[in-house]
Amino acid sequence: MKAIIFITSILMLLSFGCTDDDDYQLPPGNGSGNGNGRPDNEVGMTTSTFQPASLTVSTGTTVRWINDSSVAHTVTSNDGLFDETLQPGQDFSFTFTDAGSFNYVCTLHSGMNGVIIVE
Ligand SMILES: [Cu+2]
Repeated sequence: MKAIIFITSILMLLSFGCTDDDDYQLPPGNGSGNGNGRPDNEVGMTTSTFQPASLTVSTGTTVRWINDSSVAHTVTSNDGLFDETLQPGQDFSFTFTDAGSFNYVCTLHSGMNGVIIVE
């Protein structure tokens, strides 16, 4: 009987562990922060959009773009500040030292654009 309770406890612990992992992979989108459960300074990518497309950070923040999609993208500043090509799984970081609104695009996908608002 003790063995059965013990095994049941282990199974419950394992299933709770899986549930936690699922929650981490798919956090609820509640519209707060930058969405998607990402760090506040991180921009991800789908196959055709930046996520989030608009990110607001404070001066001095290092923003990290991570291509967590299945296709290549570029992160190309409209102001000539940066121009990086990211294969799936690659990332790129840039530190914004001045306040302002910094637009960027992916040159591979028309309409795929974003903005970093530095306050
Ligand atoms: Cu792209």
